[in-house]
Amino acid sequence: MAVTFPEGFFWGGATAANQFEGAWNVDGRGPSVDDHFTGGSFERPREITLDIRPDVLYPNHDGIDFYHRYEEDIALFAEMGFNMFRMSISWSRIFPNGDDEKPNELGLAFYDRVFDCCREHGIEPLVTLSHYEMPYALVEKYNGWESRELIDLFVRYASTVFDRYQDKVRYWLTFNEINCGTGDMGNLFETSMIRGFEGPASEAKTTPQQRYQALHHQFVASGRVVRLAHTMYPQFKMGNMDCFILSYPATCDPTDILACQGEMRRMNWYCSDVQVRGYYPGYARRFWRENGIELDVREGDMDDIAAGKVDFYTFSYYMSNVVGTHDVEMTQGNMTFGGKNPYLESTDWGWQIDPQGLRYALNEIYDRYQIPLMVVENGMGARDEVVRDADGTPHIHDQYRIDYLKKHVEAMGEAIDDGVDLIGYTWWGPIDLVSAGTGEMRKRYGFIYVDKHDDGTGTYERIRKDSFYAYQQIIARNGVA
Ligand code: BGP
Repeated sequence: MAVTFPEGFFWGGATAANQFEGAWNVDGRGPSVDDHFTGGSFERPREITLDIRPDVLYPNHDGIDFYHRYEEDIALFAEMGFNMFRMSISWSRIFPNGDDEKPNELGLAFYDRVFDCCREHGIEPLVTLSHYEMPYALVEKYNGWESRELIDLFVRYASTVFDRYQDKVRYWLTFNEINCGTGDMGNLFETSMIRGFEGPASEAKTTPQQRYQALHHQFVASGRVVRLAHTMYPQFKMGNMDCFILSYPATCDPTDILACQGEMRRMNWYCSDVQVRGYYPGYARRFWRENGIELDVREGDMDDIAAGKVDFYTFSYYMSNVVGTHDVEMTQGNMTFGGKNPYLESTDWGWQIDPQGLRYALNEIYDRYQIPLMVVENGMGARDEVVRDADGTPHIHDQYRIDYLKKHVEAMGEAIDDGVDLIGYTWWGPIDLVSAGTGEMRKRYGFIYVDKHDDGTGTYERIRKDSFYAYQQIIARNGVA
């Protein structure tokens, strides 16, 4: 029996400013961290350069030019039936250096146009305040979130956009995949402690002390921002955002079970336990001690965290991993490496496809927190081929993506039937955009193809893939594939 999704369920897609807006230095925008990242691939890590070099290609600089094509893109989203669109605001479009005296009016006006366009199409914006970026000037001046100074600067940025868009945006997320800050790769994007670093992104290292202190600063900033929203704008709903990487124990050896529990806590629960419950979990103390972490917690920090509990929990879900103490074959994944699961297939980039894991994750999360949940990223990066009819009409037959989509929608239906309060689903990259991990264009997620390539060439033409119509049908039937 097909499961019915709740009335008013949010269907849509998710994006990030730095990966698709382009126009990196237009209308007063300052360079963000991602503007210093070169392209890479599965085999070759992205590089970070200190200066922007004229002879180097930086894929985020042009993205897919949403900045100038948002009307066409939002119309296409509406055609698929979206009633929600997740996007982020580029911090450096609003405060080009992060600590400027006044916000950049041209940047603010751009998002006015985008939100108005969404509303004209009956699409509710879901806005991430910080999706893997910050003004690069804050890296140079403060080494990113290592510094407490970032708290006030972030709160100022958030209050500026809250004030400006209070009648246009109701759903907000503070930090994208905040829990990726627990690891080196995530730090690069999430907490940006890369002052003075130049070279392959995979070689930018930080200590646990730095990472967990930076996360503490983000928890305080998030807490203050949520508190501000609840006090000043009662119409707002505030969410966290975690990268949920489900771990399974490799064997039933109790040592593996404990290792898996430890990994689940570090990766998946540590941040959301703080942001949902408003205090550090019991297991944190031992974790800090065993990892040589001594948090500098100042007066008022824990009050801000306690007062800033989120209203709903959101997460990205792409894959699952295996954790074990015996010999486990490793595979690559979203911001992380993990054990290979012989029962699962993987994408070309090694991400293990596990729709049942989504049902399991939804149940685990809901059992733990009992607040509404949203899956705000899920998707499949693949190489797409454009084929042409005799008359030249282009097609992309992406049955693999349709299969992935349907199975994950089915898994969500099962979870709803299990009693989970799931309120929305936004597919990652409804339109092809620059990959965060590898900087590639050919790792495509979209239902809409964009004619843009890794060497920077392309017409930016938008083409509906077969999956465009499949998602349209799923939305029209409210979840029934
Ligand atoms: C998540 C990020 C997104 C997005 C996605 C896909 O971790 O929040 O920004 O990029 O993963 O990852 P990738 O682009 O590396 O394929």
